[in-house]
Amino acid sequence: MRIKKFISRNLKEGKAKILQELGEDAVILSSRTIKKPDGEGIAAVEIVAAIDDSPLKSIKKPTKKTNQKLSEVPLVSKFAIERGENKFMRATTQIYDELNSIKSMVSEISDSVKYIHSSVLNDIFKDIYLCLRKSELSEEFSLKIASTLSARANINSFEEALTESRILATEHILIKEPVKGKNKRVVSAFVGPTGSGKTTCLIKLALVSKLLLKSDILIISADSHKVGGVEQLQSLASIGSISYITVNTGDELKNIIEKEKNRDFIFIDTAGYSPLNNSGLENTAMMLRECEPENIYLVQSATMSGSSFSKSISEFSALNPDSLILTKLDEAPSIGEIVMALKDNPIPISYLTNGQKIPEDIEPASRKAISKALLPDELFDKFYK
Ligand SMILES: Nc1nc2c(ncn2[C@@H]2O[C@H](COP(=O)(O)OP(=O)(O)OP(=O)(O)O)[C@@H](O)[C@H]2O)c(=O)[nH]1
Ligand SMILES: [Mg+2]
Repeated sequence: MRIKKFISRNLKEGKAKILQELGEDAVILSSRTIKKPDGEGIAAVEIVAAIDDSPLKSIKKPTKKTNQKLSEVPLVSKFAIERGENKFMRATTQIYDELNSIKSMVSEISDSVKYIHSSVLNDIFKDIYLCLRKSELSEEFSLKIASTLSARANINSFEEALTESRILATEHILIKEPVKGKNKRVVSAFVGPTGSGKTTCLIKLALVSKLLLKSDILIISADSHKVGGVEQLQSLASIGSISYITVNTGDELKNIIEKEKNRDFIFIDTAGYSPLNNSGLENTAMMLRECEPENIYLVQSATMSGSSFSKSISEFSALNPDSLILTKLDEAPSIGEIVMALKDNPIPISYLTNGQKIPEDIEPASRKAISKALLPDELFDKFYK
């Protein structure tokens, strides 16, 4: 067997040299990068390769009986087993395997860093801290809550600590009471990113107002933008025997609102836009300026990432929303990032929706409901069975 070291500019060039000098039966034994003298960047790649000059007939393939994995087979036997196969493929796979194990090591380290502060807490407060982190609340906020609770003398069980942490984690959330109506006409518009649940919320609220308050309602669709958007709302309105009309311009919207003075509620559905679509937002802003609704609901889904949620609140703030409707709680695996986003971008929440059923799956917002979605009861079972 011949073993030889190759220095080349990169792995590809190195492999070409090995192929040229040792032939395609060569195997790569090791490879490493050599840094430039100033430590910045890679100067060369060193590859050690071997070729079997004399056939090793005595070495056999491991049998199933020994149950030896290929990676555990001594190098020389491995070499023999691999004869006739593409050695470069094998070497590349080995490099990928090593990269994967480095990746999982890094992820383990980052996990231990994520929960590093749990070591300063004890017993139930450590568990509470872990629950808060698993709910995707930030490190700093989770630690603050857990340490505040551990400093209290009256908390003796995980259950008590969980109840208190629900309160502390959501005390910054602002709540807006639902609009009661009846004394004067209320015009409400629903705005928000594409697919957030605007039309569904609107029809849920319209039906609830009709059924519970016996209100006289008009639904206006200003969403000619979406294919099928008008038909979707029109058919839902007709099922609920609610008056419905479509408008295409701000002037049309203004005229209808001026004309329909005797309604209890007017609900306006708008087209969904990406918060990055400035011209779309400007269109909606122009329409809303014409009719000056009493209520502008910003509808956003709890399934968004914290950063998209924050960005959307800040972009839609150009429309001056009065409150937020948080939708799709049933689809969000955890809402810690949303709770954190609401800390940095405070806006009162008026309703929560947690399903597609019309009109059942909507409720007035409350800190209690949000905190249960953030830290569900199942946490108790998980930690203390
Ligand atoms: N699981 C779940 N689905 C919901 C909820 N609210 C709305 N949806 C669904 O989300 C989808 C989009 O809802 P829409 O009401 O059409 O959303 P939109 O914001 O009007 O969409 P655009 O007008 O296209 O911007 C529909 O399939 C709804 O049934 C909710 O609370 N939970
Ligand atoms: Mg819609």
